[in-house]
Amino acid sequence: MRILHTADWHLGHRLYDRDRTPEHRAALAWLLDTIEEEQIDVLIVAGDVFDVTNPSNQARELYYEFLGQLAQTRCLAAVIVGGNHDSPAMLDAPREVLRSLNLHVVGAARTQVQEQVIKIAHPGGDGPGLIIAAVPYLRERDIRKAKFGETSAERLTGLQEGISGHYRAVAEAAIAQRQNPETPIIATGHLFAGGASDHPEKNSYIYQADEHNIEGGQFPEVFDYVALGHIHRAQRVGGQEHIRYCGSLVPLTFVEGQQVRSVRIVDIGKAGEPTSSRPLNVPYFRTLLRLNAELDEVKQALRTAAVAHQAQSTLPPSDTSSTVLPRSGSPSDAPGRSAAESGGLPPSSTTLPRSGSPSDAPGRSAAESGVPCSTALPSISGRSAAESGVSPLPRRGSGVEVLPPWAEVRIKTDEHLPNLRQTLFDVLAEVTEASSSGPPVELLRISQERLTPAPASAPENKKQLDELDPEEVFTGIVTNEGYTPERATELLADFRNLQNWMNDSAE
Ligand SMILES: [Mn+2]
Repeated sequence: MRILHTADWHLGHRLYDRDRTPEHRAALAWLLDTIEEEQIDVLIVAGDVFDVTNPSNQARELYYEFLGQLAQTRCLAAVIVGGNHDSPAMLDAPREVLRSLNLHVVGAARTQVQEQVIKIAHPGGDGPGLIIAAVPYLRERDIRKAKFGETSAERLTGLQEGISGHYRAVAEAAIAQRQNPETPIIATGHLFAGGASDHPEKNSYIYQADEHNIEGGQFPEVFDYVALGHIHRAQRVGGQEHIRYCGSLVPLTFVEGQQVRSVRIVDIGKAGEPTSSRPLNVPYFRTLLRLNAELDEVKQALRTAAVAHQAQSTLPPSDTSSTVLPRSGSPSDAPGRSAAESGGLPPSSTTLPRSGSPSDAPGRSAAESGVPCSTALPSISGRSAAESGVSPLPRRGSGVEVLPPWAEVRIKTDEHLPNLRQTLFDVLAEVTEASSSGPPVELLRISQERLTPAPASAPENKKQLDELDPEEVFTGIVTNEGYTPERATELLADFRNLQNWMNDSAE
């Protein structure tokens, strides 16, 4: 059977308070096309369907529209589990209705762990089928009782034991319900597995509890594949091929925007046989430009991106079918890449983060090695909606326009640059075609930083308010108070607990 593993959609997400719905809409339409084209039997969404516990109506509509259309595809079933950003109550509310469509939702751990075991019959009934041990994000209240007066280290150990205990229990329940010993078992999870890593510049709001929840080796051996969410960079865990994060569906920060996003396609046969899986890159419907360089370089990068975007978006609609481009980008796909994608990215002299983490082992896919999107960007195919048969989520080629790039600009300079915003707008105005309806690149934020280290007498480079997250503010306060490192670590752990508690009780 063939499974598509995706996670971390974050529907309703905003970037510098800009709505991401158009990108999500395009990505979900692509996902439906992919399910048909790749002949997917089962879809797994490993948590963080929504970005916030009380998402906008637009985000909810998008979700239900997707599920409605999914039910009309060849896909036999879907398993959707809650993440730390999701409201379990909200996800679970329609679960009985969705179950009648073979869409299985587990928003939070159930009191009866057997209810997290989902059996999926083989297509045509002639095979072992599949069992999914659906484990959502586990909240403390789901797995243990807090004890009065325990230290944060004791609490963490208790949490880790609770999590691995839950996996053991759900594995036993799956085995107990398995009638055919050849039926493979897949587990899901939304947690931080030891050995996993993300880009060091990650925006830590994504991870409300950053402690290592479980080690790769602690997952019961009976699982033939473990489909994880929570970490947004695709990777395997602890060197084990069958324990994987598939990565987020769209980039959630400008840093994530420099790396290819992917879903994972998993082919599974009989229990105990090795599974084979491969990443499939998600096309970018909007380029996120992260320009951290001196003014002239930034101006040039903006000009290039603007020209490229206009060249792409002014193609007459009838031309789109002649520009069918490869859907899963790899450097070898270069001939099919569009102008905006090959030319619309900053020159390599601007800061394009490359992942230099120890997990950068050879043989890993482009998505996992963090290749900047300028060399591995997938493209938007021009297939017509008629071919896919399903509508009305706008399918590629049926009116999904390429969205104007968004830029996050940080100018390196030692001078004071007056009217910086206007200077950059003027650069864009120079190259904006009269026919275009809006700016060819949208500047979401503009800031400056020192080119050379500041002299001791100079005021330090201060971050602006919208660059900070609550944890950074708290860490700053703790540092200023001059606590010992041990005390500071404890305070930070307590702060995270408090944040989790607030998020949990906000439902
Ligand atoms: Mn997430």
